[in-house]
Amino acid sequence: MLTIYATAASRSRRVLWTCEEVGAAYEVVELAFPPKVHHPDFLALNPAGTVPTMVDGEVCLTESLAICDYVARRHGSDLVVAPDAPGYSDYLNLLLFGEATLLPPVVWTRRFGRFADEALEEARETFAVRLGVVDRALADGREFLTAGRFTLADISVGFTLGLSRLYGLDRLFPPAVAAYYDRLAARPAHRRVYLELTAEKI
Ligand SMILES: N[C@@H](CCC(=O)N[C@@H](CS)C(=O)NCC(=O)O)C(=O)O
Repeated sequence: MLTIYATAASRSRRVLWTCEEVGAAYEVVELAFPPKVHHPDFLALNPAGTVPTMVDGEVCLTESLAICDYVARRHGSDLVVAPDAPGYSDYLNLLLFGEATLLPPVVWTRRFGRFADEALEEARETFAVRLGVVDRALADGREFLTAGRFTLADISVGFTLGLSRLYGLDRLFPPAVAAYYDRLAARPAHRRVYLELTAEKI
């Protein structure tokens, strides 16, 4: 049984989405945000104080995409792409892109947008440009980003697209990206996480 430490509308959703896709058994420990303030004892488990954090026996992981990878591989899921399989390089790049490149301007919007219009505008412009990577990946009309199937790259990027909607950034989605997001949101595992498990709390 996996234990997932989670808070409201956070990257925890990537992990829960992955668990639901692969049918993993897990329990959620819901924390108040930010954990470093409300749960100082949590720093003993994860010194960064961030969620999601996953514990599986002796294993403790603190990066959302590392947890998704761990869960998917442990369940023998084809959400991961093997290094010798077609689409692997795009898969790896887009997997990390969802967190490392597409997410920061969404966070800037949330954290700094209210302090300065210039900061908000720059975050929006940057996000719009970076959406071009997703748009280009979908340019041939494919259903999912890479490898000819739904993968963790879709969960990584899809989470960020979903978060951006909370700040009105979905106005910037090109049509193909908007349609792609709708496809992701229609998946039963996504609906379970977003409309049931975390709809009002985590
Ligand atoms: N790269 C990490 C980032 C984790 C992270 O920053 N999580 C946020 C919530 S989405 C958090 O816990 N912030 C609390 C804090 O910074 O104190 C991941 O992908 O899990």
